Amino acid sequence: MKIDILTLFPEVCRAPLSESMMKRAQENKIVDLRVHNLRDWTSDKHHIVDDAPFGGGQGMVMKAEPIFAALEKLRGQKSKIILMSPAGRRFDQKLAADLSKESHLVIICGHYEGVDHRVIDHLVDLEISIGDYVLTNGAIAAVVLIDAVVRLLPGVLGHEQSAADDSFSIGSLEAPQYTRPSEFRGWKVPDVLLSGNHAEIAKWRKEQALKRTKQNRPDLLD
Ligand code: JCQ
Repeated sequence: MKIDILTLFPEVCRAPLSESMMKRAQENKIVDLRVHNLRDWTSDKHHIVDDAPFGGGQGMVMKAEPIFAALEKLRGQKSKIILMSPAGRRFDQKLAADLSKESHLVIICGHYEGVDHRVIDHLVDLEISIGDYVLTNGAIAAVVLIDAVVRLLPGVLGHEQSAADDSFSIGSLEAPQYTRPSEFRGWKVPDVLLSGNHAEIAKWRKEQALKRTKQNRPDLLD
C-alpha cells in the first residue's frame, strides 16, 4: 500500500510513523509512506496556505489552491483521497479494515477552522473523524488512522490471528490478561489461569469479556 500524507506539520507525523511496527512495515516494503509539506505547493512569494473566511468569523480557513496543486501531482488512477476532520464520518475498526484493501491513500490533514469547502466537494472521497473532539492538528488524527490501517496489512502483525482476535473485531472487549509474577504486592492472578484447564480458561475469559464490556462499553452489546 502507498500512503501520501499532506500536512503543514510534517514533523508531527514523522516520529510516530518511524517506530516499531510502522517502521518494520516500511522496511519490509509492505507500506510506502511519504509525508509532504503543503507549503511546498504554494505559488505565491509568501507561501500562504490559509486566509480569513468569507462571510466573517473566527480563525483561518485553509486555501484550496495548494491542496489541489498537491493532489494533481500525488493522485493516481486508484487513489482514495481522505480529509481528516472533526466533521467527518467516525473512524472505526470496520472502516480501518475497508481502507486496508485500498492500494493508495492520500491523507489531507486539516488545521485551523477547516478547509475551503470546494476541496471537500470536488477533491475529497471521504472525510474522516477519529472521534468527537477537536484537535489542533489533523496530522495527529492521520497517524491514528494510518496505524490502525497498516497493522491490518498482511505481514505486519507477528501472529496472523492477532488482528482477527482484536476487541472491536469480535464485538466485545478482551478479557483481562496477566503475566509473571503470579502474585504481585499480595494481588494474585485468578487461579483458573494457572490451572492448565483450557476449557475452563476459555469459559472464564468469555464471562470476563462480557462483564468488562457491560461495564465499560454497554453500547457494544446493543
Ligand atoms: C480529526 N477527529 C478530530 C481541526 C478543523 C478539516 O478541518 C479541521 C481539522 C482539524 C483537525 O482534525 C481534528 C480531528 N478527527 O481535529 C479543525
